[in-house]
Amino acid sequence: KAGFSGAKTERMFELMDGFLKNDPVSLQKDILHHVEYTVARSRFSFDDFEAYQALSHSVRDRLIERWHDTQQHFKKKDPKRLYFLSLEFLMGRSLSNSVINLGIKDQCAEALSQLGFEYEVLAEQEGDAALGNGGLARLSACQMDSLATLDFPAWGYGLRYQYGLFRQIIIDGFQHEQPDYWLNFGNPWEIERVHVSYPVKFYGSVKEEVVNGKKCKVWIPGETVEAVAYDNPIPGYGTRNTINLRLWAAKPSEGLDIESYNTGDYINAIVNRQKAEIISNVLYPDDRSYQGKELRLKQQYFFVSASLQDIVRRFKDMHNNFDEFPDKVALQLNDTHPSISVVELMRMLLDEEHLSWKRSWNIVCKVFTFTTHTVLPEALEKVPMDLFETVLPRHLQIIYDINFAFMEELKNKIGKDYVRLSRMSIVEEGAVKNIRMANLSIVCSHTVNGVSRAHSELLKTRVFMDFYELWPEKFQYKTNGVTQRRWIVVSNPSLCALISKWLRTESWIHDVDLLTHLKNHASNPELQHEWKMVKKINKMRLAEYIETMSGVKVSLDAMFDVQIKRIHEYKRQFLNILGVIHRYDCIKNMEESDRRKVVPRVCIIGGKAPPGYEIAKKIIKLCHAVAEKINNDTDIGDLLKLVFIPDYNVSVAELVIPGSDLSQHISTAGHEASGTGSMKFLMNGCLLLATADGSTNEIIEEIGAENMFIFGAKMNEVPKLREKESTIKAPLQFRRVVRMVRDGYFGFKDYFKSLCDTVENGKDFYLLGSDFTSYLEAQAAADRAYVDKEKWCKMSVLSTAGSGRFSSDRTIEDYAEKTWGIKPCKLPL
Ligand code: 4GP
Repeated sequence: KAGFSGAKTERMFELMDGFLKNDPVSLQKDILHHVEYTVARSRFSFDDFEAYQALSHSVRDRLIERWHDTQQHFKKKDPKRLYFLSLEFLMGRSLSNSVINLGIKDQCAEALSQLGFEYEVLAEQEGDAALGNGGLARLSACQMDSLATLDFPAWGYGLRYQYGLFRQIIIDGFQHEQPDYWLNFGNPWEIERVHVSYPVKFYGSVKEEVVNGKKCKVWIPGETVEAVAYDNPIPGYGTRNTINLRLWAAKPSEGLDIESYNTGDYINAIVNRQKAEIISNVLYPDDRSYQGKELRLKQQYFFVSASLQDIVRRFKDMHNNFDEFPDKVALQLNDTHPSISVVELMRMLLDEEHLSWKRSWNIVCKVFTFTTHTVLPEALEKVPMDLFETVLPRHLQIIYDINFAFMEELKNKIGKDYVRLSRMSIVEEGAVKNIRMANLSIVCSHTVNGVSRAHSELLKTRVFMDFYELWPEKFQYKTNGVTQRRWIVVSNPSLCALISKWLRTESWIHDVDLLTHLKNHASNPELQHEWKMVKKINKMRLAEYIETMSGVKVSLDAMFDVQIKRIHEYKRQFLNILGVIHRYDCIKNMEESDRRKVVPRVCIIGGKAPPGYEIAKKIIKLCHAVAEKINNDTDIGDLLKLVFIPDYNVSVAELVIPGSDLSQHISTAGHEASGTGSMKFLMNGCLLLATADGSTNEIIEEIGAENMFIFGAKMNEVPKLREKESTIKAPLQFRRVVRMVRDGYFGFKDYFKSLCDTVENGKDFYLLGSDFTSYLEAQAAADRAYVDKEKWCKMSVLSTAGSGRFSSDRTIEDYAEKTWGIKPCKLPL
């Protein structure tokens, strides 16, 4: 491998004939080559999907070139690298993003059109890579894009699930889940690395042995599974740097297992081995009920163990002193899911590298950083101890040792406050003993990050208060951001062109703060005219999609009011639907003269409910039941429509967001850690109707409350309101709409009873009732603003102009400097 030199190297360069070229003719040749030799179709006859495959392979070749060069460059420079460990990545489609970042979209379109194909049609052929549930997973994808674009020496590590997030099918208004076998037709964006594989061990027992005169723990595993690498190149924008997302797939281990074969049951022995593949089979949907799931723990350990073996191997290629490890390696824990890696690294250093406890601990404490993405206590993962003991016996011992040392240190600091000690302990005592993965992550990381300023306050004052008091210096926050490449350039090409025209530069695509100059043109009639045209084109696209998906015809004159995100009580889609019912009720009872003043609305809701979350599923059904009634009411006509967009995913978001006028982010204050959907809408000039939750307060600072519709209880008011909940009556309007649902106005009376129970009789935990009046006021303010087209357009321009702070580029620069301590390592041209 390393042996090429002199004449051989020269011959290689001669044969290589430079880099692949990006002019349309070269692209055409490559596409046809792949039609014939990769897809194995005749170049004289191939369809759209085959053309998509061939195009993707041609693009992939270009990615691989850059990817190779980037890895070589990193190897030569040996900078400190970031390893981003995440169990979930919601990448969406790759083709559209890759051609933008490589700067070859126009050339591809031209090449294809001469061959009789349309680029846009081919891009639609690609299915989504949906290896994640929601915000956390899409954030990882945005952050990978920024890491590459900003030339940081970074790698992502995760799991290559065969089944991504379930597909949502709606039958009679009910959600059904279908498996998402996304690899069915192959995946041109990944590269299987059969030679990069590691054994991952499970179960078994721990023995004590003497090695080189020292007592050592030796783990005798009961099962070994092979982790095979699949690499996914991630190109940066405006740079040749292309980083790697390495996903692990489980394969049966090839090691000899004489015992099971000797029993004579050859077939069963093989079948049992094949079961190993189950580990990477399926992504857990976000049910918040992982507790006690053996497969979940195995998935976490599997990907972490393989990643750390890979990382340590890479480190050892260049270094032989582990004390240098923290100078070369930063390990980011994306939530608690990969937190077992702190224990695994300890184990590797102690048991395999034979370092002392003190030295190993010193290294571990310097490399890990942890970001939490939630405030929901039920989302803080715990693993039952007996499960841990069975699956990872040696790790449990190490956790005990870490916890013992931590408890001793804590006692020295706070004395014998046993209540607090037990709150902070990594081991939760009780009828069922648990390992608290969040506590483990905090104890072993040098930095703990929240995802917005408000979230960070909650972490410090509530969720992790004890830890904050102990180690205030560990706590930071980095407000989330999203990538403008995907969320403007890819998904809204017309807006992208408009912005570049008015700013007279495309530089905003990597220097997003430049968007602020749009403010100077916000009232310019010419810009406003173009801006409205762009919105109209996008609304037309969305209207067509709605008609295809739900059969409902919507008017382009109506305000498109959108709420798309996972369905959860705290996100309050129920509040939205009750608001729609109220609107319907009002229109029905209006005089004709008043009806003429009503601003027509198309209310759009989309999102998946976790399969085991009954109330969330009822919200989906309610949306359909209400839609059925309203959309078929000819008396109402275009004044109001309600549509549910099925199977919400990244690609659907790319279509819906640019076509929206208003978007709703209406969680009960104190529940949304940050929210990133709002940022995507903002970038696309869509106005926000929102509570002061998550990152919204920071958005207000940039856009100005006068350009948004803010409502509802503030974070500090929520606890008091909850106390009063049982004694205070909800407003009449609220009781009326809930009653309509209860009484069966939309049918399914019995089915919706438990849903109505969640907001009545003093049990309205998410405070829909107490926020209802101010929600309606905010909606009314949106109506009034929409009537004044110039004003609305100005607000829209100002939203885009103020969105620069919410780019993931800013988030990543912040992380790089304050948390990871990494610097750019740019590939020379
Ligand atoms: C989400 C949070 O709910 C959301 O507020 C945040 O913007 C996003 O992470 C990214 O930080 N959490 C999850 C999760 O997706 O699975 O906990």
